[in-house]
Amino acid sequence: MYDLVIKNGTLVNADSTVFADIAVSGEQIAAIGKDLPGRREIDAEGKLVIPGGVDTHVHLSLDLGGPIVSSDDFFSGTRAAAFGGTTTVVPFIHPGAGKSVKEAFNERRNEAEGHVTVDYGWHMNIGPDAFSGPGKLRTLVEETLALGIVTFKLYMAYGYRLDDVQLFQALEAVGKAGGLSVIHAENWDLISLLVNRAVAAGETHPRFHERCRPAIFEAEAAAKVIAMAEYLACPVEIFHIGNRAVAEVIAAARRRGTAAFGETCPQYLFLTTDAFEREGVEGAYPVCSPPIRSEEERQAMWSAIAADDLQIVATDHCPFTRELKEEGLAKGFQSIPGGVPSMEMRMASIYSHGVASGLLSPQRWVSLCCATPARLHGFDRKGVLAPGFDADIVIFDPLKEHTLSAETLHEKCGWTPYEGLELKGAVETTILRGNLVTDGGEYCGERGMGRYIHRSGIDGRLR
Ligand code: DUC
Ligand code: ZN
Ligand code: ZN
Repeated sequence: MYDLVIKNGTLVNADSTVFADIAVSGEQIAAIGKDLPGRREIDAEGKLVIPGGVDTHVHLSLDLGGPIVSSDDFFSGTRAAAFGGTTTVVPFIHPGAGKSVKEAFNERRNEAEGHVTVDYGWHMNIGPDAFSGPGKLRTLVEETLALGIVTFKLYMAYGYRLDDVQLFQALEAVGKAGGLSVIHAENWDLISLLVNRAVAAGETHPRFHERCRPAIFEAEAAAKVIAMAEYLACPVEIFHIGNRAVAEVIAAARRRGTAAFGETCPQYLFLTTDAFEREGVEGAYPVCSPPIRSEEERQAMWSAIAADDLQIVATDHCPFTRELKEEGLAKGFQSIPGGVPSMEMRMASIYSHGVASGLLSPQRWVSLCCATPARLHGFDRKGVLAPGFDADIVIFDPLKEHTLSAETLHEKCGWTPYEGLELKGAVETTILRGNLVTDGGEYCGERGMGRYIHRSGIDGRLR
């Protein structure tokens, strides 16, 4: 007798679909088969049963200085994730100047532990501080790996940005240690030039956020970092891709045999620059970096995920309150804190406009949102429905129609750039390591039930 059996569902993995029962013992999947007996049974006839979503790019309590902190903390963010069918998230550690890796880790861990309601790992940021003394970079990488963190964020923009030599050395150190570098690829110098010119010309409208960040410069930055990774023979993932030129850079590198991967996010699949023309602060809500683009680019992102030119749909979830967006807008487009909420709508939206519309197979949906992010980021017990894997399971109603609204979403910012978006398909139940977190729109988890996942490396066979 198993602890829990989900009966009669359509089980979808990245490589197969079967009609079967799935049984859980303790925290793990114990069996997949017919007529499995459970102390507790859930009927999933007519439903899809999929691995819990894995969102390998989220910002929780991101501190941009002073009062500018992203609005979802570790409880509100992970609870919203669970409502949306995501059971593993990866936020960031940014070690400040003069702080050891261990200190930075413990500080962030204290923010998360006791509050998270899904499992989590971390990305470690390698900033310019890592190059301020001999041996510092190597020590940072070694100490990070010892803490179970195998993914490292390298910025080509903002105050954390690395110059070419630092970028090369960071890629090299991470690659040699068996980790994965994840990249924010933009050309900061040219963006700064164009922003300064626009500001000097008196431009303030949010639409200038996109105009000062030409797609072709983003592609140039991505091509540069991929050239380095190719030379060093180390894997690399480009984050938040929203235009065809960057997707083509990834696809071309992969054709050459490079272990290059690309992530896109719902904002690039559902929003266009038209959103900047919304009234008042609503035109500031969709400001994020890299920016959302034209309708043609939006459609190109759907084609790219269907063609495997891009491999992951994560979120870059990073909303700020209406007040913070308003204060930024009052100073001009360049001061609007960047980021949108997408954590809760990700799984259902990709199903609806990808699978239900006939563009993607259900397996591809699971690959993009669950299996590939888990495997690429070293979560070796996540993203797959099979005995021995964590019992992170989502029961999904493929027929339920609903409309996205800030009023019913659980993210804390109180707005969504997807207001009114109609979806077919909804998360019904989210299970984390055998425990119900949400069911039928109700939260039934416990604050703090999520666990830090210590990772030991990424899959070296990945391509
Ligand atoms: N871009 C955003 O818009 N917000 C958070 C970080 C990032 O890269
Ligand atoms: Zn980024
Ligand atoms: Zn980000």
